[in-house]
Amino acid sequence: MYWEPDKECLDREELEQLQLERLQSTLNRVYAHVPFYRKKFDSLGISPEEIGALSDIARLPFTTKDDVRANYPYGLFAVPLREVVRIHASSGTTGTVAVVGYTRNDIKMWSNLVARVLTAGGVTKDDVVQICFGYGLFTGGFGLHYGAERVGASVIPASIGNTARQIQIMKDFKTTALVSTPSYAMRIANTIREMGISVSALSLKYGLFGAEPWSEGMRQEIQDALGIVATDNYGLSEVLGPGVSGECRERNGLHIHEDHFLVEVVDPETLRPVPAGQRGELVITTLTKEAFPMIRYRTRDLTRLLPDACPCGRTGKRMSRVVGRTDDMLKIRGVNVFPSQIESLIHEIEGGGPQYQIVIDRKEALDEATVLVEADEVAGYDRERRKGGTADTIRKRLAHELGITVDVKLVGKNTIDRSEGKPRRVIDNRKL
Ligand code: DLL
Repeated sequence: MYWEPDKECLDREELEQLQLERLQSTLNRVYAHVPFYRKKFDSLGISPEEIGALSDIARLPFTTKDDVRANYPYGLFAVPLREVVRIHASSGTTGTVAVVGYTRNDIKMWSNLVARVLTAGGVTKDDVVQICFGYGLFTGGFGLHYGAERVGASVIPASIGNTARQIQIMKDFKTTALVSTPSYAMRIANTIREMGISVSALSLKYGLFGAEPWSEGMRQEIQDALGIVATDNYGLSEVLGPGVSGECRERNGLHIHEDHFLVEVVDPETLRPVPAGQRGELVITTLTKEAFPMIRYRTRDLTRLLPDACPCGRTGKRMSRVVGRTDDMLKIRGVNVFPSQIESLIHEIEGGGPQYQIVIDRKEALDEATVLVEADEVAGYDRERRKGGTADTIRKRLAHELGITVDVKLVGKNTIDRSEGKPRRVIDNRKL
């Protein structure tokens, strides 16, 4: 039921003492080895020794995604590459993304934290775990894989794609736990129905889903369709990847692994802590990471800390499911996309300040995005050719730079919906 009971059920006082010791050692390390942090601390006149209590964390500067980008690729690493045994990058563009590294100890710690998440969701070494996350720069595939191996389960590295084949594997290999995004689980459920397979012919018991937002309604649907207990788990590349927090089978919030992460919830405008239990932006400081420590990382994810204890006995604070973001980041088929990236690309190709709109639908449980771009009408027979050509160029560049395929349609001037004169940038029709 627990993976590391002594750590997952630590009493508060002991936990906070451990957090403080780990915080101090992390601060000393980043100050000594990462010029970015040293400069920042120096400019604020803070030295790591002055941080004598957990509450002193509020004196430290925040770190943002822009800081990570500006230090591409290895500027925030706190160890030489010789000690790095794995490199991942956050999903999204192929340009300046967040590149993250892990030492051998980091991989061990990561595997243990993912093992906690899997164990909390019901997985044991008797399970057959099918991992339907991409294996690559994305942290999902390898992160969950190592955790499931750590538990001792039989792991199927199925990766993503070819849903009918996934289902065949699920049936033949007697998969008991499915690991994927919630939307892919929906797609699997729909395809099973289309293939005329009864879920009783499968051996599924658990579903562990994460990497994108979903809702309680979606959970119900997936649980009913697949006959499983579905739990939510959360993480992000800049901080670790999967394994930051996860639900237990009570399914009432995600237990944060507080012995490895110090969390704060702040008002995204004032950056001051919100009153206990209120919604705000999650800020995370890593306490044990060696290669890529993070100080007060602004996740941009909106959540709140849940006040009461969980009947499961874990003492780590719980966060509510992530309900949104403070920036405009979208997850399209699991890939992080910012409308501003699409905007600058269209701007480059079309010039001027083109009006555009991103429309996202979920068809058969798969995200489909269409970008509408307002373009000058060109008279004569060249019109269709120009339209097709430009749309094609934009489509190719988006595929190249974002790593996802989107449909692009050129539309006439002033045809995109405007409210208060401003076109609505994103129409998200996905029902979460
Ligand atoms: O999505 C890591 C991960 C992989 C988590 C597999 C869970 C399972 P990134 O690609 O860096 O990393 O994206 C991180 O995804 O800031 C959230 O906005 C969103 N996200 C991740 N998990 C959840 C979740 C991985 N359970 C970004 N609910 C985060 C809602 C989530 N949003």
